[in-house]
Amino acid sequence: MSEKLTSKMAMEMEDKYGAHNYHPLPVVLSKGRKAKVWDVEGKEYFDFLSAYSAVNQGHCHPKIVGAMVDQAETLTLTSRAFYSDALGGYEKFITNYFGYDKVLPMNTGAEADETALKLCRRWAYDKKGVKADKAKIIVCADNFHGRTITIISMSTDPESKSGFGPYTPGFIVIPYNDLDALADALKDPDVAGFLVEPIQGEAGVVVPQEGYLKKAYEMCHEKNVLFIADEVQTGIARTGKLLACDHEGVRPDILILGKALSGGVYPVSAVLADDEIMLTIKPGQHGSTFGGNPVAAKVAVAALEVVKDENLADKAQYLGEIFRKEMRSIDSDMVELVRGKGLLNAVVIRPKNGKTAMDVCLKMAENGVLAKPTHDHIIRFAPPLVIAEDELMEAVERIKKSILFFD
Ligand code: IF1
Repeated sequence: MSEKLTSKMAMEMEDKYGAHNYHPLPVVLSKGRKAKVWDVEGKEYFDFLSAYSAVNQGHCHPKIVGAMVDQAETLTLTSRAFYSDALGGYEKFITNYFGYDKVLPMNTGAEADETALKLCRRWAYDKKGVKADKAKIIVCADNFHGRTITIISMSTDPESKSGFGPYTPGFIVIPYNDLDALADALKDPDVAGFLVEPIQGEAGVVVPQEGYLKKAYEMCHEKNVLFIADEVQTGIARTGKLLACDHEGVRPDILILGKALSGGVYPVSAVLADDEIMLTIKPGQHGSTFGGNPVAAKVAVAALEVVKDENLADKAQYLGEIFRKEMRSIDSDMVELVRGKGLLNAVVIRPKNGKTAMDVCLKMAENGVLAKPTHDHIIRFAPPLVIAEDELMEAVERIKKSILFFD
């Protein structure tokens, strides 16, 4: 290609040759550094999506990219048919970091969720004594755990689910943040696990009442049911603690991580559990060609080191308080509600003169802040955790200006 690629050309190409399974904002990005990204025309933006919380450590973090480049020049993939000199060190590091006996490495969030479901079922048959093929897993309405057939089988969102049946059986759906419904569902002796997002992301950053996770965990334990936390989006410092479950002192029986486990440079996901659970899966029963590959292993260690070295959990906690206070101070009836934890926040937009959350997002993009609406009326705000306080304040001013434009 000799002519210089413009945003328009890039969008037309994606539209013509790519499947139409997304509806992106009309911005074509070509560069990122820390909390900022630039489009092909050179316009600068603050990134308030962070690739759905994958880029917590900031775009192109030199330590993480350095680890990736070094390993990529040395050895990229062995498969798990052989040992590698990178995997064991990573496994030792991450199990120590999160306090579990074992890790099972995968690549995407959906794969890690699938792994957790398989692990839970296998534990139910081998340890709990549930009869073959009878195990059930409790999930919450409005969940988001990914896109596979089994995962959409747990979904209550028609857009994700409809038209892809038949679905995988074995799930009980209860309302989120409802302990009575959980108590009811737990009466079934075939229940093996309770899979929950500590904060529901796709649902619009729905924060459960204080004490919900702790109580749910206790109720599960009383019934010998595994408490499984999907921290793919909430984990790795995003909500102001290393894990969102840490806010309530809950240690999940099975912990699911993804996204920021690589700082957004490479697909890396993981499932953590203790031996009693993890060792129920035997050689040949689960795996992945790329899971735990040498590049992923080195990238994940670097990404987790950055989180501690740069104190990202405390930063998210501190800046999150400021962000919510600033959003609540906006004098516009379009701001219906502000909620969130750490730097995972949402503003619920009350439409005005036919203008919706999408119009606000387009205006914000024009003003140099990128965020995406969810469910028509909610805007999620999740900048990289490395954003500096003065950058956050600059972004806040641009967000205010964008909302007040429609007032
Ligand atoms: C898309 C949402 C975010 C997740 C949790 C597992 C996965 C995700 C809690 C699967 C993925 C994504 C994927 C992205 C949109 C997005 C999302 F809006 F849909 F809900 F982040 F907020 N568990 N979340 O949030 O991880 O397989 O994608 O690596 O377009 O599907 P994955």
